[in-house]
Amino acid sequence: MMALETSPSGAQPLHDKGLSLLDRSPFMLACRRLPVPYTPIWLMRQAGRYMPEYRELREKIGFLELCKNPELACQVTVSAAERLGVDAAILFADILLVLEPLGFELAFSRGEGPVIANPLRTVDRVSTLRHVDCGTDLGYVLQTVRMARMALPAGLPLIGFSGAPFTLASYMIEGGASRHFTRTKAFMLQEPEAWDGLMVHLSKTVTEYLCAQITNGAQAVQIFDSWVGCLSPGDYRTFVLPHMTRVIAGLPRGVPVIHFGVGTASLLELMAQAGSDVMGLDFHVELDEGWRRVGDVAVQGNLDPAFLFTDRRSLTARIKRILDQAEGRVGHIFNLGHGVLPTTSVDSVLALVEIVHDLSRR
Ligand code: 1CP
Repeated sequence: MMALETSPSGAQPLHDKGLSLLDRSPFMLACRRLPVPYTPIWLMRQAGRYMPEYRELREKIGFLELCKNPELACQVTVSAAERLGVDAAILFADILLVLEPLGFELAFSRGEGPVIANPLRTVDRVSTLRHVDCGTDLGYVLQTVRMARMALPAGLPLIGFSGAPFTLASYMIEGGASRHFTRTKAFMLQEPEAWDGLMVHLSKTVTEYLCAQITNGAQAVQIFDSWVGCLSPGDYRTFVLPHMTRVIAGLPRGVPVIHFGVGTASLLELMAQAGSDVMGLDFHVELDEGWRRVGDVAVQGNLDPAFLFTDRRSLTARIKRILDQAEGRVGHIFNLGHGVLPTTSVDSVLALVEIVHDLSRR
């Protein structure tokens, strides 16, 4: 087992005594590129609108309220993982929660997604961003982590997560979802010093937030740089890579870090340079080619979530193709190439998990 060290920011993993049940779990073994009895699988957005239980809960409570209720958020985390029989649970929260303590007014309106009432539109605003004290400002997330760790089966890893600095900055600047990221790119290009200040502030915040999740019971963390695929390689290298490198270097060694973005086919080599243990591959790249390009790390992915709408035969063929591309090498975690779509049937997700486990059994 790899040594679990204390990070520069002082985070101390909870489960650091010998080869625990968690360390022996297929998910943790695959993150560390050790042999597994079968390919582990979990799914981005495994808890969410496609599940009737989740929709029922959401009729009674708003999304932000749900995230801020550790008992319910814990219940959603644990029940989704158990119902699906996946090999890891992911904390139920959202990448945008951190925007509130930074000084942004966040709302999720029905059908419209996230809306930020006071987006960042001036250079001066960067210096007024608040320092986030994770223990108090995001104490409810950490409480969910602790409760979920206690409620989950002893050998089932819990994945914590955060948005990456670029993707968080894009929401702060655009004020919500975006197609072309024009304001974000204009800010980056016209105000490189302010951009740097913003990314430094966000990098510190993200590092502390992930360390806090690890200290409170997460076995691995995923950094979602969901929208960074909108950048060219040159701009990624200049405006994003130094910050991602700093975030990952600030996390405790031995706790696997998964680095994921969408539409990143032209950025994979550069993203891998940031130093994560696992690279998330989206479905715009073939798994074998993506793996070659990211080099000596584990990979996660990469079934197109739309294929969950096909019949069992087609789904099986597509799963088999991905497993064939992985060739049984150590270090493959099966996942979708992006999150489960809201109209997906739970039965086809259950079929996916079963088929991956069956076809990959060594
Ligand atoms: O009930 C609802 O309507 C809320 C839907 C929902 C859910 C279930 C949102 C709003 N967020 C979440 C949970 C969530 N979000 C999780 C935990 C659950 C799980 O994975 O099982 C995670 C890891 C996220 C991460 C997240 N939030 C990302 C990165 C992943 C990705 O999709 O690339 C992003 C971009 C967000 C922002 C966000 N939150 C919610 C929506 C609809 C969006 C996307 C908006 C947009 O298109 O820009």
